[in-house]
Amino acid sequence: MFASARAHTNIALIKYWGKKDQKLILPYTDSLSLTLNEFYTTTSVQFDEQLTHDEFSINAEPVSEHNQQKLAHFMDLIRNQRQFNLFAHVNSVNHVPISAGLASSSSAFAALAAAASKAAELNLSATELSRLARRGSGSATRSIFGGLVEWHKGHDDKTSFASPIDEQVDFGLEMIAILIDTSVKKVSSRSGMQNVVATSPYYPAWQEVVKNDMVAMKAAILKKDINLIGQIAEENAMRMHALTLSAQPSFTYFNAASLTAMDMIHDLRSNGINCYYTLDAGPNVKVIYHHQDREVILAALSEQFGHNNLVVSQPGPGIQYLK
Ligand code: 2P0
Repeated sequence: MFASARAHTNIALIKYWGKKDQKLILPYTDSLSLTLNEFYTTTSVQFDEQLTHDEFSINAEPVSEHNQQKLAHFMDLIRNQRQFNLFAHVNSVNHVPISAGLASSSSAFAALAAAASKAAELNLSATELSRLARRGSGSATRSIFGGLVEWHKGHDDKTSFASPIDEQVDFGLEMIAILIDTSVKKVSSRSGMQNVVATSPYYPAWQEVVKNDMVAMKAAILKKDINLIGQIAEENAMRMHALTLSAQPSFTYFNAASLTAMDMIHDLRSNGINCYYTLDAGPNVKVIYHHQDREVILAALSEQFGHNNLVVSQPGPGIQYLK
């Protein structure tokens, strides 16, 4: 009863921000993401009759009490589905800076869902796996698939899952992650989105924004139009961040360096280089562009941020099972 799986992080081009149901992690809106090849988590799960509780390690270190509870709760879902009471050794290695807005929870819970369900011999379909990953973390729903992926908000546990839009993205779409600050963020996504739903007067407008953006983004993807994809993604990200600024109390994931990076992207664009930005629950800016423009964008950004803090990613794969 052993399995090991790898999942890649995804970055939302149309953001998920707000839960209708906290327990089942059902979102208020659909969302759409790009799975990246550079950042991933590998997790192995071994069920063991000798154990009296689950044993977790992340990057060979024991996990915090808070994470221990969150992970054990997730393993209970597996035990309930399989109808057994075995505990497991769970070892995870993250190739993502944890909690820095690079979506480490997306790859972490996708890899855990895959490894744990395989070790428990649950034989889940990709859709079922996506639903299971959702119970760990919303963004993990999308990391089951590679390339461009859509999470259908649904209305209950059965109907809220992701499906691929284009798993083999072949039209030059790339992302540069600018590693501005990889320390742990001050406001977790979970509490940040809860605060926004409860207090931002703009939340109803956000739901309308996402409806329209999903339609426009899918049309842009069909046309393989990277400029349009970038434009819609940038606008959508700014509208998500407007929610945090309009919450009570207000907060932001941007810092001064994020604003500098955003300015630089605007400048590059004024000079005819087509590139766009998106930001998640952290200060790191991600740049969206066609790979033909990579070198000129890297040259401009490295003057400010240093070459070592720029990570180029291409579209990445869905879940992989390892031997
Ligand atoms: C997203 N983010 O769509 C959005 C955009 C961050 C900004 O999903 O509470 O870690 O575990 O469901 O998935 C980050 O939130 O939150 C996130 P939970 P999650 O990628």
